[in-house]
Amino acid sequence: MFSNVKKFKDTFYKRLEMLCGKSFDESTARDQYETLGHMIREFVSNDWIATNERYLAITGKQVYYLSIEYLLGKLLRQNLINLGVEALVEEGLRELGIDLNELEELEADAGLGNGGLGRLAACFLDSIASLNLPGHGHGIRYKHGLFEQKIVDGYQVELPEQWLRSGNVWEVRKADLAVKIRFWGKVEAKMEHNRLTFHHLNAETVTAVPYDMPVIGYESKTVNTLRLWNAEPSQFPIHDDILKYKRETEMISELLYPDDTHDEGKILRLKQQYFLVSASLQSILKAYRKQHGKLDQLHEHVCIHINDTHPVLAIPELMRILMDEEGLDWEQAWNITKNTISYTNHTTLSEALEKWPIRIFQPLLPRIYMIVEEINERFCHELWDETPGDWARIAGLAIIADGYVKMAHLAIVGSFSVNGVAKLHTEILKQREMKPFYQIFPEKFNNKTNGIAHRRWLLKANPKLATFLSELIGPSWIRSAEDLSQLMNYQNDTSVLEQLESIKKENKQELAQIILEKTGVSVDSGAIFDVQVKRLHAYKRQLLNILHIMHLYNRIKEDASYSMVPRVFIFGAKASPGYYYAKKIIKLINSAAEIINHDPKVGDRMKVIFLENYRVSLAEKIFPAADVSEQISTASKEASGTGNMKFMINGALTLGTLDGANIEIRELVGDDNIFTFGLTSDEVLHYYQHGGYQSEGYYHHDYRIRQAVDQLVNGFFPGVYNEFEPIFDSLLEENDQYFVLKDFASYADTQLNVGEVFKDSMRWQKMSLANIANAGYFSSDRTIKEYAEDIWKINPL
Ligand code: 26Q
Repeated sequence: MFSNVKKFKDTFYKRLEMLCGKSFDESTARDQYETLGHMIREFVSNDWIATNERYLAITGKQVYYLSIEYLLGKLLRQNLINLGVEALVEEGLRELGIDLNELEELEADAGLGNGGLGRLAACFLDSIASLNLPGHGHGIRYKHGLFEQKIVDGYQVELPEQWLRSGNVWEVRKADLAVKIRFWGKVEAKMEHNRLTFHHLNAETVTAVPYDMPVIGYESKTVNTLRLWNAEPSQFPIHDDILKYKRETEMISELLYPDDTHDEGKILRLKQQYFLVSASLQSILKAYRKQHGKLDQLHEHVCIHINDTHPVLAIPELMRILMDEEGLDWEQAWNITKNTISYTNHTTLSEALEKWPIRIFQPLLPRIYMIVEEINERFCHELWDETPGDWARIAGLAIIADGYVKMAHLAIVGSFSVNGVAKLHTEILKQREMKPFYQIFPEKFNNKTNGIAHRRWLLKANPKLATFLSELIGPSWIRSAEDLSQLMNYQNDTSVLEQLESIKKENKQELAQIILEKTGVSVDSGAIFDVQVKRLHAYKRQLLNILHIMHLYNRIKEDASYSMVPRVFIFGAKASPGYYYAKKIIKLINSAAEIINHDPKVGDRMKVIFLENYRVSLAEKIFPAADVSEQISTASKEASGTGNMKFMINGALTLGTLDGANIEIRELVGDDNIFTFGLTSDEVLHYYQHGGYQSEGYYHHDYRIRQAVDQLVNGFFPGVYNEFEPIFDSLLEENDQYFVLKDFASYADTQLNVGEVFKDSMRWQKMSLANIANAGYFSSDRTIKEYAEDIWKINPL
C-alpha cells in the first residue's frame, strides 16, 4: 500500500471509508489522520509479529528497559521517516488535497515524562530498534502526561494534560496478557516440605493491562515494543466499597508525577513504581519460562535495566519471584538477581536521591519490604566483616537507615552495573557522591555519556539542514551520525557557510512566526536567537540569564545610544507545581519581558520571549532556529544535559559552564568553537566543603549586580512589590547556593564576546559548522552501542 503513490491513494480512500463510515469528501482532518495511522499500523504489523516471534526463538541475550517516564512526543512523521515512506505519503496526500503537516498537528504529544530522563528513554528506544537490537521498553500508560502549562498574568498555571482524549492510534491493548499486582495485606511464613514459605494474605489486587506500541527502527525490519501498563480493577474485588476500590485502582496509572524532590513520600508514587516493576517482571518471566522453562539461567539471557532508581524495586521483586514462586534459595536467587539488573544514575544532587519512609513502604509492600530488609542485613554484615565496629560507615552505606529505604543504595548493591551519564558525572559519583560504594564495588561503575536520537532532532526537526547535508556529504550520516564529520572538509567553503547561514535564517523566521502567533511580540530574525529551554530548577540558573538581561536593559536605559548586537532571549520551562521558588523565576522572566518588550527606548536591540508549555513538539521548532545554546548550570550539578546536544547538532553555539556533557562538547569542537565561563566543578565543590564564598561581596562591589538585584525588591516591577523577595533572599540571606552572583561577571563578559563574534558572520558560521560536524558522537546510536556491548551484552539480530 506504500509501494507507489497511486496504490497509497487507493488504499487511503478505501481505508478511510471503512474506518470512518463516510465518504472521502465528508471526511475531517482527524478522520484522515486516523486513517493514515491505521495504514501505518497495518504496514508494520508483519514485521512487528515477525520481530516478536524471533525474540521468542533466539537464545541470545535480550534487554528490558524499565522507565517510569517516556517522553515520546509525536510519532506520525518519525514513523513515516523510519519506514522510508515519508516522501511518498506526503506526495499522495498532497494529490488528495491533504497537507501532512496539518494531520501532524492533530496528533497529541505523548508527554509521559518530565524532561531529560524521560526523553533519553524515548531516544534510546529509537536507537535500539534502529540498530536491530533485541530490546523492550516497559512503562506506565499514564492517562495524563506532564501537566499543560499556561502563562496567566506572568504566572504558571497548570492544566491536566489529555493526550488520550482522541484515542491513540499507535497502541494495541493486550487484555489476554494482563497480570495481577498485590498491595497491602500481610505475610505469613509457614514451614512446608521442610522449607520456609511465605504467603501474602488479604492483599488488595490490581490488574495491570499492557498496551503495546510499535517502536519502528530506521529503515530496518525490526519493530520493537514499548509496553505501557494500565491499572484496572480486578474482576472480583473482595472490597465492600467497590467504587472506592475502582477509583483507587485506576488512580495508579492516572497521572505522571512532576519531578518534585521537595514533596517526597507520596504513597501513590511508590504504588506506581511497584506497579510498573511487578507487571514488567511478571510479563518478562512469563515469556522467559515459555522459552526456557526454569529461571535459573535468567541472567544468561536477560538483562533488566533500570532508568534511575524509580524502578529499583525490580531487585526485591525478582528475588520474591525466584524464591517464593520458583522455589530457589536465597543465594541462588541473589546471584541471578544481581547479575540481571543494571542501573543508570541521573543525578549528583544528594537531596534528589530517592528514599522512602519505612512507615509507607512496609505496609504497602509487606513481602518486598521483608526482602529489602534481608538484603540490607546481609550487606551490613559484609560491611561489618570489612570494618568491624565502624558503625558510622555501616549506617552511611546501609540500605535501610534513619527510618528510610534508600533506593540508590539498593540499586548499587543489587545490580552488576552502575553508570553515570557523562564523564564528569561518573567521576563525581566515583570520587565523591558514591565513593564508599565505588571502593567496595569498583568493577560495577562505568560511564555512558548520553546521546540523542539524531534522526528526530536533526533529520525530522530540521529538514532544511538535513537535506542540505545529505546533498553535500551524502545521506550516510542518517544511519552513521559520525559521518557528519565530513562536513569539516567545508569549513573554509564560503558558499557552504552562506548556505548554512541562510538555512538558519529561514528556521529563525519560522520560529519568529510562532513567537508572533503565541505571544504577539514581533522579533527580528536578524538578531541573535539566544535560547534557554529546559525544566526550571535553581541549579540550572535561569536566574543568571534573566539577571544579565536586566543588566543589559539597565545599560540601554543609562545610555540610549548603547550599541549591541540585537538579541532575542527565548525561554521555555515548566516548573514543578509545588516548587515555589521556580515559579517565582517564571514570573520574574515574564515581568522583565513585559517591561523590556514594551519599552520604546529598547527598540529592536532586545526582546525577551517566554514560550509557554515547552514540550517535545515545540522543542523541535526551537532547536533548528537557535544561535546560542544556554547551558549555564552551576558546575557539578547537571549530570549531563541532552538539550545541549540537540542545539549543537542544529548548529547553535554553546554558551556554557564546564558541567555535564558541555565538557565533552568542548573536547570535541575545541575551545575556539564554544563559549565557556564560570567556576569549575572542583571550585564549586571546594567552596561547599571549605566555605569562603560570600555573595554579599559580589553584590556590593559589582554595580551591575547590585542594580539588577535591587530591582527585585525596589518597585522596579510595578504592582508586584513583594513578589521577588524570595529570589532576593536566596541571593543574599541564603548566600546564593548556586553561585549566580559569583559567576555573573564571567557570564556577562562571555556574552559580550558572543555578540562580538556574531558580528563576523562567516566566523560564526564556521564555528557552527564545526559543531554540527562533531555532533555525531552524541547520537544515541553511539550511546546504545556502548550499553549493548559493555553492559547488556546483546547483539544485533
Ligand atoms: C522524584 C520524586 C517524585 C516525583 C518525581 C521525581 C522525579 C522525576 C523525574 C525526579 C527526577 C526526574 C528526572 C530527572 C532527570 O530528568 N534528570 C536528568 O536526566 C538527564 C538524562 O540523563 C540528564 O541529561 C540531566 O542532566 C538530568 O538532570
